[in-house]
Amino acid sequence: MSEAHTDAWLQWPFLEPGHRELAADLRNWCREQPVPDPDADALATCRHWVRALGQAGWLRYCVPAGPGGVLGGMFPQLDVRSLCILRETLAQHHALADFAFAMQGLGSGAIALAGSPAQQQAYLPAVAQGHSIAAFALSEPEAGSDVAALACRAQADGPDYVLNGRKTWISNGGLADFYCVFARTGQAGADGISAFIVEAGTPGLVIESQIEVMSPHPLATLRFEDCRVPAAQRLGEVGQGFKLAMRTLDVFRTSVAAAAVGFARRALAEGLAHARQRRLFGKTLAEFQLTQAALGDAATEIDQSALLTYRAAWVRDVQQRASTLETAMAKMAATESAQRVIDRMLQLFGAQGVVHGHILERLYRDIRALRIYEGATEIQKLIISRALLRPARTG
Ligand code: COS
Repeated sequence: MSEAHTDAWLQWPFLEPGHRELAADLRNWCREQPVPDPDADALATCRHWVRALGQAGWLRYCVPAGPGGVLGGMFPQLDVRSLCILRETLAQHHALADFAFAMQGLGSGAIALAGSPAQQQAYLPAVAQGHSIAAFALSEPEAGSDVAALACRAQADGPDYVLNGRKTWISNGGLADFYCVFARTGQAGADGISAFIVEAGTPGLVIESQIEVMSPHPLATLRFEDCRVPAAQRLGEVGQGFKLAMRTLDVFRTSVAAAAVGFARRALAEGLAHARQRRLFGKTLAEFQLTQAALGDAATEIDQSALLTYRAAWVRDVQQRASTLETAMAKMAATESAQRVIDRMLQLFGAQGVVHGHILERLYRDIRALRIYEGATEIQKLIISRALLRPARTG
């Protein structure tokens, strides 16, 4: 792809000059980073990326300006457009670099949104420096898509809460220094849920098992057995945990869409380079109309996804309103279309594309979970249709 087209999206009106500088600086930084050994342990690779991203200052974009963030006067709150640029760029470089960045944000997002000044000060600067690793513990064996059904219990007991239950599919499980845990403090349903910060090593917090997935990253099932946390570790008001989880996801789901755009862009760049040089039947692959159709479809789908993604980020950053509808559209469209783009580009490589370690084989595995985590495509459809059917929420 021509450099001009590759960078054209940076001129879109959703972005500001600071975003263009961020994209250029980050791209230069990525070029200098060695790609880790694909067979290295995922936990060690994630630790490496958190350290590297922290040292370089990129993790400061995960937290608001006050407690250790970088955004200062320009963006005092979490800037979703910056998060998206970071994830899109990191995803093009290495899936675990993107994962490590994303989890620092998602894992600490509830503290950024609802933490007291003392909680923000205690956790966010260390997250921004890469000295502390964060995790978001929402899903349970019987409550993945249906968050309001979660059963992990937090029972008030004197000055403490006592947690009992299980959490699963927890990214950074076993690696994190702290977990933002959503647990039931009241009646059934969404209103009975509160959030807590639970530090790794708290007695009663057990890492039950690591889960191995097709694109390896730290992922675990946690068990709480009479795990006692002081009431000062509660995040936000009693009963507001469900809404806090949803508000956190509204921010970070948009960035999932951006990561999908990044994976798709990398696939297209690889496909283009290959099509230009691969010769068969006396001409290059690029000279076949079928190849041109695949490239045309891929480039169009990527721009559609990127437009939806940066629109959702802009709605929240600039219009300063809930982007639930726009975020759901972006998350669904970008992850689904990235899967198609990567599949088409893999096809251009023929058998080479499925060889273990080939960049397309890796991208093919890396993209799959994005259509499921942080709200499966089917849940995004539900969110979109509900937003259409009822009056818009404000704030
Ligand atoms: N921001 C703020 N508040 C929100 C919100 C949002 N994005 N979404 C819902 N709420 C509020 C609702 O307005 C409602 O408030 P009131 O009771 O005051 O009216 C309350 O939260 C309950 O909402 P709702 O009735 O829509 O909840 P449901 O249980 O029907 O379902 C879905 C909500 C399906 C959208 C939710 O469970 C979901 O997002 N599931 C996917 C979970 C997920 O992403 N899992 C992955 C975990 S991280 S890997």
